[in-house]
Parts: sequence; structure tokens; C-alpha cells
Amino acid sequence: MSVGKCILIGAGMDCGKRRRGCVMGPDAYRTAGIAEELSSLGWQVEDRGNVDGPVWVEDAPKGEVHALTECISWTEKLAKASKTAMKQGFPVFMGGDHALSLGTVAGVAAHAAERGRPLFVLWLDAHPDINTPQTTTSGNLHGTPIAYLTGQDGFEGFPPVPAPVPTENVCFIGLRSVDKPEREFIQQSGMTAIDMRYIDERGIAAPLREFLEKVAAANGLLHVSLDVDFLEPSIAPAVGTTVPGGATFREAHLVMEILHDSDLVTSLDLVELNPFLDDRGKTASLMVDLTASLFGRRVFDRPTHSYT
Ligand code: 5AB
Ligand code: MN
Ligand code: MN
Ligand code: MN
Repeated sequence: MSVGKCILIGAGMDCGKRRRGCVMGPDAYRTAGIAEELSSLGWQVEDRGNVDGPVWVEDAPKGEVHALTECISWTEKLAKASKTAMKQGFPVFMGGDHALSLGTVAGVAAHAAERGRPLFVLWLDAHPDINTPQTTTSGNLHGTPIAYLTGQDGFEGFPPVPAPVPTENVCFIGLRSVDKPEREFIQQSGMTAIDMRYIDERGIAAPLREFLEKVAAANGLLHVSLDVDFLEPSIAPAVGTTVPGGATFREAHLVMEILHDSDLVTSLDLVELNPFLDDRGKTASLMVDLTASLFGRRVFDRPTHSYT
């Protein structure tokens, strides 16, 4: 990725699930030095502050969808902010829980459609987040953005996604906790779903490069959504939904380094950081370091792999 303008946008959305704390995410990234890191890499950084929206919502009874109205309101606001920012630079959405992607990616998709470019989405997560408000058993909408963004039914009341992302343009990497309806959907639709066993057997670089070849061949835009729980919980404890067996420190950096070199990424979500659960800021700092790898931090220059 060549240096340019990076737009930081805070989205302290905290109602995509019941456990609170992601509201503090944007300020934890700022405290960990995200702006300074990116500007030291040559990027022009503009911190646009936070998009505001409802933060405290009473818990819905067990089994019911939690904070539906509030999530719809965030989705509308974030889709607008995202579409605007896409025209102006490279947006980094600092969450906030993963329900924020309902809005950020919808805005990115609208922008891509206007430019006549296909959108691809790389979902770095322990979970595929492809439940709908009907299939979810937790009632937590942070487990649903991929269903919404790919145009699945069941999102009544949400703004219609102007340009749904084809399921074949989504790649999951890091999966290790998949609900039954999610597994069925993924298998039927033939989505690219790289689970941890695949990574154990084949490494993380090969499937990532295969996906990037597709993005390059289609002249696509690429949105990356990085959920803290993609990472091994011992290195990234500040998340409400830890699942053992995640990406290691080096696997995660390698993903970001390869993404940097590909020159294909055009927007990024940093989601699910819950600073209330952190250990002296170590998760926030790791997320900032991973972002720096995506934006070009490296030990040595090396000849880059060329895509199509
Ligand atoms: B996250 C679960 N599938 O629907 C659900 O952290 C977990 O954004 C969702 O990936 C995890 O509640 C959402 C059990
Ligand atoms: Mn997620
Ligand atoms: Mn997750
Ligand atoms: Mn989570």
C-alpha cells in the first residue's frame, strides 16, 4: 500500500451484545498511539473523532434480540460516515463491537458500487458472524453482519444494503467457533472458510494469497474486518468472546504484512476490543501494531509478490 490519507473514525458501538466495554475501544486505540504510529510510517492521519450513537442499552431478556432499534440507528449513521470517508482516504473504523460492520461495510459497498468496482471482504475472526436475527440463539447482533452484508433475509427495519456483497467475495480466516445454521449456510453457499485446522496444516499465507489473487483479478476493493478474537487469547485477552487456539502473534502479523504488500486493501475495521478486560493495554497495543504492519511497518524491504 502506498502512503496516502488515513481517516480514523471512532465507533464505540457497544450494543451488538450484552457484555459492556467496547465503548472504550476508540480511546484505547488512541491511547496506544494509533495516529502516531501511522503518521511515522508516512501516512497523513486525520482523526475524525467518534460517530455518536446510543451506547447504554438495557439488556433484552435472554433469547430475544438485544438492542435492535439502537443497532439500526448505528447502522444508518455508520454507513453514511463510511461512504463519505471512502471518497476521501483510507478509513480505519475503531470499534466498538462487531455489529458496527453492519454499517461500515454497507457504506464501503455503496461506495464500491458507485465506482463500478466489486467489493471483497476479508473476515479475520474466530466466528463467521453469519447468523440472522432469526437464527441467532444469543440474540446478539455482533454475530450477524456477514448475513446482512451478503443480502440475507431477516433484517427488517435495517436500511436495505444498497449493494450486497456476493458470498463468493467473502473470505473467512481463523474460524473455530461456528453455530449450526452458520455452518449449513457456509457449506451450501460454498464460501471460502479457512478454519484453524487448515492453517495448522497448510499455513496462513497460502489461502490468503489465493484470495488476494481473486481480488486482484477482479480489480476489486478489499475491506478487512479484524475481530480481536481472531487472535490467540493469551496474547489478546481484551475480548468478551475468547476462543482458544487462535492466530499466533506471527501469523497475525504475516497476514497484515502480506495485505500491505498486496496494495489491495482500501478500508479496515478494528472490532471487539473491550479495554475493561485488558491487561495493561496489551491487546490495544497489539491491535495497533497489527494495524502498523498493514500500513507498511516492516523490518526489511523485500521483493513483493505480484498479484495477477
Ligand atoms: B463476534 C455466536 N455465534 O451468534 C453468536 O465476536 C457468537 O463478533 C458471535 O465474532 C460472536 O452469538 C460475534 C455464538
Ligand atoms: Mn466478529
Ligand atoms: Mn468473533
Ligand atoms: Mn467477539
